[in-house]
Amino acid sequence: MQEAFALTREPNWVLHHEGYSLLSESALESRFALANGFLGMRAARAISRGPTWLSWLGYIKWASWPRCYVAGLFDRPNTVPPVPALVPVADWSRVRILLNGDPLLLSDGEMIAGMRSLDLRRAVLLSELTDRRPSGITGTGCEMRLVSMADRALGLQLLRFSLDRDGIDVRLEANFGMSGLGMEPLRLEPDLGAWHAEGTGESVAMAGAATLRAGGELLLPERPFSLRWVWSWRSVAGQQIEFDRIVAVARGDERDADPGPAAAMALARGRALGWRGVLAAHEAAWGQRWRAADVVVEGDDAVQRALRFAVYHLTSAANPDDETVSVGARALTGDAYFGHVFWDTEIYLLPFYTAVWPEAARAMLTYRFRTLPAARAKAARMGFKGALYAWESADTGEETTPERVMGPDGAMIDILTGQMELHISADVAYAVWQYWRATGDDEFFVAAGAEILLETARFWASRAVMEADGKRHIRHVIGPDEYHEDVDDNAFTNVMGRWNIARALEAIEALRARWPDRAVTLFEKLSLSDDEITDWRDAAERIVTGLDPATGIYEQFAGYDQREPLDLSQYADRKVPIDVVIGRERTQRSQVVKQADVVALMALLPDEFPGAMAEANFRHYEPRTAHGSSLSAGMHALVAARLGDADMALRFLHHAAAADLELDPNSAGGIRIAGLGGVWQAVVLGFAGLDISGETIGIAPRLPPEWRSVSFSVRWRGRPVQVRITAATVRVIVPDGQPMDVRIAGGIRKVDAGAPLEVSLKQATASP
Ligand code: IFM
Repeated sequence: MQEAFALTREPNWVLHHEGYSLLSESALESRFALANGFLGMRAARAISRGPTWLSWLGYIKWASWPRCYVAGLFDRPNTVPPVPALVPVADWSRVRILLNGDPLLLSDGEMIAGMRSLDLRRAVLLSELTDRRPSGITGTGCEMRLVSMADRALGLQLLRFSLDRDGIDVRLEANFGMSGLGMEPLRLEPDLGAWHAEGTGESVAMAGAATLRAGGELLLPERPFSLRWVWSWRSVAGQQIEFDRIVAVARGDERDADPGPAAAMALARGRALGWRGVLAAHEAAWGQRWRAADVVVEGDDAVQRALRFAVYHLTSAANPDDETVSVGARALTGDAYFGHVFWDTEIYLLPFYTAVWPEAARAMLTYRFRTLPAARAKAARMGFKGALYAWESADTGEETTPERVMGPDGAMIDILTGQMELHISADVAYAVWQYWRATGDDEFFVAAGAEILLETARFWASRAVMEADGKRHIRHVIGPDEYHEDVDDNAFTNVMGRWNIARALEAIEALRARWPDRAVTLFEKLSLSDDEITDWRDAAERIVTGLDPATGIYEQFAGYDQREPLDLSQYADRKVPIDVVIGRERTQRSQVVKQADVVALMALLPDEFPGAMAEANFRHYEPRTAHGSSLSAGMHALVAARLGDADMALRFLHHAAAADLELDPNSAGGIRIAGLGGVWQAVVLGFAGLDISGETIGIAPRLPPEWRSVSFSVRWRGRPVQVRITAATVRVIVPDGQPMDVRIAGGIRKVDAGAPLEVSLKQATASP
């Protein structure tokens, strides 16, 4: 078994953490979490761990937060407000060891060594522990855990340890820890348990098998309870104990579904392979993912590590085989935001999946297609046509944003985003369009994408109301800058809405020209008339954008320029968000921007910022932005890189990378996956200048001088393309198929399959 614990020596492929600190444990558990898009597991230690309380101010604050999640398993708990939430399932990694009857606890022993390592390449969590008991007995061991990328139903845990004494009575209990609140047991059998969520009736079954060997001899366990194994033996100093546990999980989506047989079958698959086979298949599947998605930066180890960390979590979050779920704001690594899906997915994550894992992108967009009825219902409830997606979405697509939450001072705060943060509909449409452009997946477009584009465009046309000034206004909204609520004509919202309508009009043309039968059935289904299409054109022409033709600057929303200017450099040393420093009311009265808003628009729609407009808008909004969200820095890095400001772009990139890579306490509720998507975008779309939205794939690099090269692969229109960029050259390989046109720094080059093309950047820019 020892070989399974071998740790890579390559520093850019592994994260280490030594010790156990009550203050940072929860953030560490998020950062080192394991997931495969179906199962998620925080990196809580299996042995001798919390929960441990840190404070007692009317509540217990847990240091360790051992949690396992199953994507799409939501409950509607009996809380006020009744916000649907991802429910944790039984924690299958729990191990309890008793020596002469005394449990091995964190609180009374001496931890001589306690390293946890996350091997990013193999996607395994490795822990080492050397612990001296008050009695002087010392145990040394290591644990390995994974959730399989090859068979997403499976998890694996290996444990190997020894004691330094003979004759100790040892008892090892392998448990499935408590299941989530509100999970009712349906049946509990020796090797299988099934539970359902009280509110939704969604169910889960978990099956397990475990073995233990002492000095190579198989020991038989007692089975006192379902999914519990207990072994007892007398220790021999130095004897190796080897434990393995395979678990299998299945979800039942219908109220009376029984996922038990699916879990039992998955367990049988795992047992047939054995732990070595499960491990080998998992490593092979990750090897394939890394070949498709790795980005190699020579000359900047910090960025390299940040990218690997980002690609690791982005890959862990997705499941191309499940179209009923999407990625929540904290993926499957923590409870914050209840597992809800935000615009984060379409705007911050989809560019990655579309470029390197289109099957995963398609599954996430299909989730939006499946939740289109709920988006239609939301628009109708608010008195509008078309589809308004939920700002926070769970299993059904209904709006799940809590209407009120308790603020830090105990007062209740109304949350308006669920009613006012409308840009989500254009964000979904944006991701659909980009996916279609980059993949050429006409089947998806015809079956699902076009309908999303039309229904979201219809929403914008009905929401943009003609007023006495002859313009169409979108009032009472919240833009990405959530510090400013209930504003009129947010530039991001309006320009994205207008763009959404324009793409829908293009989609109509494409349907009529290429799929006329589908055009007829779809327009009939949607009761879409020529008059309505004419109204969309009118809306697109008349929507207020806030663009000042004199300066070329978009006003973020109507009246923004009249708000109080605030010199943020005066608050540069603050450790908390600006709204905490100056108060919510003053923040709202000021020009301070929470996160990329007009800057996000620049990142998404660069063509809306021709010539000097890009620079002018960036220089206007960058100093006004307080980065009160982890979504902000990556967007700024991307835009600064495109503008050629490598210094500023690098500063923002390091800032974005630090959010979860450093132990920021805000990661306790889960990693901020959108920020990690932002890291990938800043490097690949920003510094490398990849563009997969046009009729040809484009690369327009602007590397920082200290980087020697950047290499990555993408899939464009179904074909792999490998790219390596240095300060002076771009090298492109198209492994097979027809010759491919590639736009390099503006000039079109033909790349023959299998024949690398190397272009000097000086020449490329000289001959566009
Ligand atoms: O979607 C974001 C939002 O833009 C800022 N607050 C956090 C949300 C979830 O990440």
